[in-house]
Amino acid sequence: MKIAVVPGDGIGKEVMNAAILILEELGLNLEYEFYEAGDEALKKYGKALPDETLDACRKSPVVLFGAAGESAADVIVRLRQELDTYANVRPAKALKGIKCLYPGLDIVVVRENTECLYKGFEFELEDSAVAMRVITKKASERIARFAFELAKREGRKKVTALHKANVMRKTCGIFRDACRNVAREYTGIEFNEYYIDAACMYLVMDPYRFDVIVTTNMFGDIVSDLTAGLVGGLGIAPSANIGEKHAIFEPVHGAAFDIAGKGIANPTAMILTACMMLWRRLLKAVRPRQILAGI
Ligand code: GGG
Repeated sequence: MKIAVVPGDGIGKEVMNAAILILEELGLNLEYEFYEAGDEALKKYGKALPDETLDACRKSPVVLFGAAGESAADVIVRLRQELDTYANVRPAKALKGIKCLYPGLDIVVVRENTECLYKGFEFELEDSAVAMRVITKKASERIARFAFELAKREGRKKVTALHKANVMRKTCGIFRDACRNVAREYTGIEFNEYYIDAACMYLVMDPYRFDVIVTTNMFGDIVSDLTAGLVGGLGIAPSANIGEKHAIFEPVHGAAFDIAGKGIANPTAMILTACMMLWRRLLKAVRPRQILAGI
């Protein structure tokens, strides 16, 4: 199997090297084709996501991605939209031997990946700027169903939707209603919802009340850094972007330019991300509990 490998910016290159080293040791029949993207590519080619990289990713069912820097919107956010990898699965599991705030914690954040404020519809109007938040019933139902199916597969007990429908009545209203509708199809799985702000407090004070979290794109980006912090930090947080035809596997962390090249970046997140890639091949579905079992 061919894998399109995009190390990206900053620590992306070094953590990717570590992951590939381990993958190669496993003696699997995998072929790696490396492609450039990110801030350096922007300087070199005038495009953060060069055509050659985009074409290769379009042709490859599996992409292994390192880290995005300042050009994240034009690289990883665009790639997710181009390949319609609509579900970003971000497990936050306490790992044996790693000191963390909440031993035993095992949460999965399921983040909608194709719309919301990350759609990129931003405009300047004289000395103001406007961003458009796009939330559709179709994408909301699709991500809610994905979260419930993941919960069912893994024997998880609860799905919690995070939104802010008391303020963003239209956009979050559509998301909330879609989650409520889909929840009715899954009678064996408990469903509840919190406003995103309250959820952040509960996540810090009592994260054990959460199991599977489903939320919109930007809230998911923010809250998945928070959940990573509960179990030891971004250095151990893997993720998978899943669509019908493509999957992009990338750690939750970014380029971390401040520590890049010093040989101190933790490659665990990238290695666990590569594990998610192998497990998905084997199990045909993302199963965070199985991927991180015993680790
Ligand atoms: N949260 C860690 C980080 O900086 N990730 C890179 C980034 O900004 N990615 C954009 C995204 O995940 O949507």
